[in-house]
Amino acid sequence: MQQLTSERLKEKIVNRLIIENGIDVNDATNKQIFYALSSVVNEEILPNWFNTNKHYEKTGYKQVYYLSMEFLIGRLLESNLLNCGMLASAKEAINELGFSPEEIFAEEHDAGLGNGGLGRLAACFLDSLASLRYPGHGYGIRYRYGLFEQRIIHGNQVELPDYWLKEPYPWEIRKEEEAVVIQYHGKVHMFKRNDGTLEFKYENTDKVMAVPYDVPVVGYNNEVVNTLRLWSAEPAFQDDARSQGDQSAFYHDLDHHHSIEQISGFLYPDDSSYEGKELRLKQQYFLVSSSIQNIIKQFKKTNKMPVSRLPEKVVIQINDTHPSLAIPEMMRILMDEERMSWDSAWEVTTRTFAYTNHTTLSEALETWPKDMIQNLMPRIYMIIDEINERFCKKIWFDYEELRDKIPELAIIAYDRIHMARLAIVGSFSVNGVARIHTEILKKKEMKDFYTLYPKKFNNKTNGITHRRWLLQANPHLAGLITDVIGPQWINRPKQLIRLLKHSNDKALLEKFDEVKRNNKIALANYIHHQTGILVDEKSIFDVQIKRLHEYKRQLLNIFHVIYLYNELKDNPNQDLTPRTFIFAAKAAPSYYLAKEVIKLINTVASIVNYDKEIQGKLKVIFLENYNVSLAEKIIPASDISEQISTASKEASGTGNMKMMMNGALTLGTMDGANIEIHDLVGPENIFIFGLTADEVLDYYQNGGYNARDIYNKDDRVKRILDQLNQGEFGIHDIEFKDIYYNILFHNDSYFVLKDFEPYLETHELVDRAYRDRLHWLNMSVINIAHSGKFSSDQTIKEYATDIWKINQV
Ligand code: 26Y
Repeated sequence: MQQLTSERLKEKIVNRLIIENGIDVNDATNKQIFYALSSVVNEEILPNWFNTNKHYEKTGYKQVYYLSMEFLIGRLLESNLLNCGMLASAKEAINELGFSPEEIFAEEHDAGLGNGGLGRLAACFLDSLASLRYPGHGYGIRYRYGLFEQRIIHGNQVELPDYWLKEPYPWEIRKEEEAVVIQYHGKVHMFKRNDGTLEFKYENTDKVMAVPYDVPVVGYNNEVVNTLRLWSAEPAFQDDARSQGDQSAFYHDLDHHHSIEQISGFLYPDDSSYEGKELRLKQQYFLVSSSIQNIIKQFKKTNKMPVSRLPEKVVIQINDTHPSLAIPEMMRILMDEERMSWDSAWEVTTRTFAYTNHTTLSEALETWPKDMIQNLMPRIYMIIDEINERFCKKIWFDYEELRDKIPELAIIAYDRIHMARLAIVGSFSVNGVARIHTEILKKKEMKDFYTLYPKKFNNKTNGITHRRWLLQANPHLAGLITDVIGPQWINRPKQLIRLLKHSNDKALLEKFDEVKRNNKIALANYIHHQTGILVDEKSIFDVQIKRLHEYKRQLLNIFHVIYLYNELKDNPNQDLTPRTFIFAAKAAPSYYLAKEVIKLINTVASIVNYDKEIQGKLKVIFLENYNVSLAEKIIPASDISEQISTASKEASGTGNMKMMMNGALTLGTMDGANIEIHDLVGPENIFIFGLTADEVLDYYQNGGYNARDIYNKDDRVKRILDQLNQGEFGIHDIEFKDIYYNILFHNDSYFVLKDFEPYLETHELVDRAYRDRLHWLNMSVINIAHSGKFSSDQTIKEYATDIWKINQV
């Protein structure tokens, strides 16, 4: 890519402002600069995009399609500049024009089309696919409202709609000519053709138009631009009603249109708990039907082969079970439209799909009432029913030892459709997202499926794009690393390991220290601006940022804070390394206990932060509206990365990887990818505590844990719980009885009390360790050095070679 100088960029921006806004650059607003610069960047991207598409069509490379209900891509201007090799000159140009790059980038509304980990993973994967020159694309939904905007009012979470499309989105192109029709409801008629095969016709269906909006996915300095295709639901006018001037049919249509537009109306703000809404099911079918139709059409256009050869040229990864209706949809198209037999269609389908599981939490395993699917998509139901029949017969005849298990294996059981079972049976690959997670799937959660299909199961530990999470979010650290080991790590992140050689170099460690300090000052300024609270950049920045969920145990964290506060009140002169506890988290709007925890954190903050007696040794900050952009501010400033889920519950985690890459030390349980971090950096460079997954699973299975015993025996625990129960926090007499009851009367399902003591002890180790500045920095650099292993480039290479069998272009 020909690199633009800052001079040239300035000219282009100035010109763009004249042509499009008719204004002088000195009179331009930040927003106008944002649009002008975006349009200059698009000028770079669009020819490459066009050429990439042409190249794929001409060469017929095998393509991978990543189907996901969520893509949490955040802002794109800065990352597009970075990947186009224009970031440095653009920042210079903006500065020279008298504007602030940070303010210009902040004009872009985050594209928050996802809830959390799963959606952000999809976004990191797209970045790695393009940057590694793999032909890989995303398919998702263009929700008009992204994940809700969170405000904290009197300590409580309040949700506001996120109308992110209020202003034009500069990165999308509407492709009306590629719209497809989706059909719901109606009747299915079966006919016998002359050759004896069956034909299915649909009648009286409700039709919806799916219109694609394409977003370019720019590879890092390589001229590759892949596509994220987001579908938008629009009315498909029933011609007959209109042409015949049938008024009532016309108004029926209009009525119907309201519900049509709802299909791509908003993202369900639920992560990990089952939301059984029919509209969500409609959304899922909307995504898969439009995408599969599009994929098959594209395949035919490019390859001029019979569809029976689809698996040679196409592989489809389904991101959790949410898009698993793609499997029967593929069967439907192959049989009903392409006239293939069941057996050949099944062969093609099961060689095309691969499924990633992201959770073992039972409440997150999707099932749908059979009637709902039968009513909404009768033909799809018939196909699922047939898949199920054949699958159950196979078990009955070929696996006698599993006969008793049929109710737990069947895709349709007790009038519900089990999506994970459908996804496993219909895919050639099933993967978990971290080593321990895949082991739990194989040994426990999906044990019998593993017996049936041992070869399908494999692990692909998650990763994060080091371009956004290090190069872009922490440019000074990236620069320092390049000064030390040269720039090769940027294209080969595993080379970060070369930092190890320097991890004892005192002069160098001082430089790492300075970078971290400056990042902490920047965050402290942001915190002050947002909350009015002053935090000490010399204190330990102890960070827990992620969705709020009981299993993630933000409660354990705030219990520790309350404990420290109690200690300080008893003895204000205690020798404590000053701490700033930073939280950010959204709770699902209907998740009562999660919202209580948010309120508790804010209540504790409002007491601790203003209590002069504790001499500023503790600060508690809750930053509202956690999203990708806020993460980019917090992560570079983190010292401690809290990853304290109940062992066995966090499939992988990816925030743990982001903070490690930015030099934070992990304080965590042996869960998810923490285990792999631990194994890489060694026990001396991480703070591990608490029950192991085996111990937790053993308690769940065999009992033996009694939370009340701990409450009775441990005064520190009793004091905290009683404070919650009696509402005796300083001047606030707010009660948190429900948290109290939940722990004591539901026997502390997430082992907060059980892990409390080891957690305190480990925090004491952190407190001591931080005092030895050089040793701390040494550990920090060792963590950065090993973090290349968690670049999503590594993960994507593994998917590409083991599962997708695709080549770099
Ligand atoms: C069924 C529906 C309500 C639902 C919607 C979203 C269920 C689950 C989800 C989202 C799950 C999710 O984000 N899982 C996370 O995926 C990350 C990427 O693999 C993991 O790192 C993380 O441990 C896991 O909780």
